[in-house]
Amino acid sequence: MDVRAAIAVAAGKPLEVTTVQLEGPRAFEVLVEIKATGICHTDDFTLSGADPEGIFPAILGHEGAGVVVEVGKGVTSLKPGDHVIPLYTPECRECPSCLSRKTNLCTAIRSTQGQGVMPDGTSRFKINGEKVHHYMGCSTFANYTVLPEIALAKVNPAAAFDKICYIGCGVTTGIGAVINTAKVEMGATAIVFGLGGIGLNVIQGLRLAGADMIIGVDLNIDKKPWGERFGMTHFVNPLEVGEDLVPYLVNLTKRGADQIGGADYTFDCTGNTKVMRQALEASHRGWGKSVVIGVAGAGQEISTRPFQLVTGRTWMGTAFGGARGRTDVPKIVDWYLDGKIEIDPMITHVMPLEDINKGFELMHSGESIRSVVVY
Ligand code: NAD
Ligand code: 022
Ligand code: ZN
Repeated sequence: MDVRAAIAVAAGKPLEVTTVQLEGPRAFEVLVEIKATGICHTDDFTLSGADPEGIFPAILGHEGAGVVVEVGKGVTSLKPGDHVIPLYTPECRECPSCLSRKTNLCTAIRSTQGQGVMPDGTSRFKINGEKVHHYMGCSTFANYTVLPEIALAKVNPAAAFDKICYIGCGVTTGIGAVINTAKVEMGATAIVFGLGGIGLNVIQGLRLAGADMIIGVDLNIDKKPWGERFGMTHFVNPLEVGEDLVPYLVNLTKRGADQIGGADYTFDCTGNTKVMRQALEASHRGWGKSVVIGVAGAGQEISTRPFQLVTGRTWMGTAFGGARGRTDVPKIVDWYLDGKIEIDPMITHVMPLEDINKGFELMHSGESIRSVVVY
C-alpha cells in the first residue's frame, strides 16, 4: 500500500515528505495506522549524522500512537481496532533478559532492530523499488507502519492519540526513571539537571512518588516556571552559582540534624558528561543514587574520583525508564486518564507531517518542550 512518510534520505539533510510503499504484516507482525507522533532528540541525533549506527534512507520516529489495522499469522495478543503505542524497547517475556526480571532490555529482536530491519531481516518499506530502513523498530514518521507484536503495548482506547504518543518515549522515560530505576520513596530529596521534556517528566514522577524537596537545575531561566508547573520546589541556575555548583547543591540539601548534605536522588536529563559528574557528586554520601538518563554523543566518557563511589554513592543509568513496555505503558496511559500525571501542557506545538522539519527546528532552538505531528 501507499503511505505518507517523512524520509531521512541522508545525514544532515531535512526530512523529505513523500509517498512510500509499505508491505503488509508477515507472521508475528502487525500493521498499525499511526495517528500521532512526537519528535524526540534521538531522531535528531540520527538525522544529524552524529549517530555512528545511523542508517539511510530510513523512516525515523519512535514516539507514536495508533490503531491496529491488520495482524499477521500467529499474532494472538492484538486485533484490528486495538489502540497501541509502539515500543522501541520491546517486551517478549521469553528471552533471558525478560525472564530475569532484572532489566527491561529485551534481547529478542535487538540485532535486527539496530540494523533497521524487521526480525526476519527484511524491510517492509520501499520507495521506487528501493529499500527504506525501519528505525528503532518503530518508524512512526509514516501514517502506517509495521511492527513486531512484541513491540506494541495495547492501551485504553479512551485516551487521545495526540497526547499519549508522548508516553512512547519521554513520559515513560522520566516517570520510569523515578519509579522503576531510582525507586524514590516518600519524603526524599532530589535534584533534576535539565528541565526539558525528560526533566519535567522526572519532576512530575518525583511529585507522584511523594518527594519533599525537588530541585531543578537549568542554564535556561525560562525553564523555571515550567519546573514549578510540575512540582519543582527550588530552582538553581548554574550561571548564577558559578564554579561551586556541587557544594552549593550539597548545602541546599542539608536538612535537620544532617550536616553532610547531598540529595537522596539526582537525575541527569542533559546528556552532558560534565553534568553527569555534578549529578553524582551532588548526591548524598553513604546512600545517594544518581541516574544517567541523558544520552551523550558517541565516544564520550564520564569520570569522577573513585572516592565518590567508595563513600557509598551509586551511579546508575536507565533506558526507557526501566519500563517493561507491554506491561507498564498501559498503566501509564491509565494514570494519565485518571489525572495522576499531566501530559497536555508539555505538548507545546502540533503540526501536520508536511511541517515536520519545523518541529526539529523548534527542538534545536529550545522553544518547544514537545512537538507532535498529527496525521
Ligand atoms: P531538552 O533539550 O529538551 O532538555 C535539555 C535541558 O537541559 C534544556 O532545558 C537545557 O537548557 C538543559 N541544559 C543543557 N546543558 C545544561 C547544563 N550544563 N546544566 C544544566 N542544564 C543544562 O532534552 P530532553 O528531550 O529533555 O532530553 C534530555 C536527554 O534525555 C537527551 O540526551 C535525550 O537523548 C535523553 N533521553 C534518554 C532516554 C533514555 O531512555 N535514557 C529517553 C529519552 C530521552
Ligand atoms: C530515546 N532515547 C533517547 C531519546 N529517545 C534512547 C536512545 C537509546 C536508548 C534508550 C533511549 C538505549 C539505551 C540502551 C540501548 N538503547 C541499547 C539497548 C540494547 O542493547 O538492548 C538503544 C535502544 C534502541 C536502539 C538503540 C539503542 C535502536 O533501536 N536502534 C533501546
Ligand atoms: Zn525518544
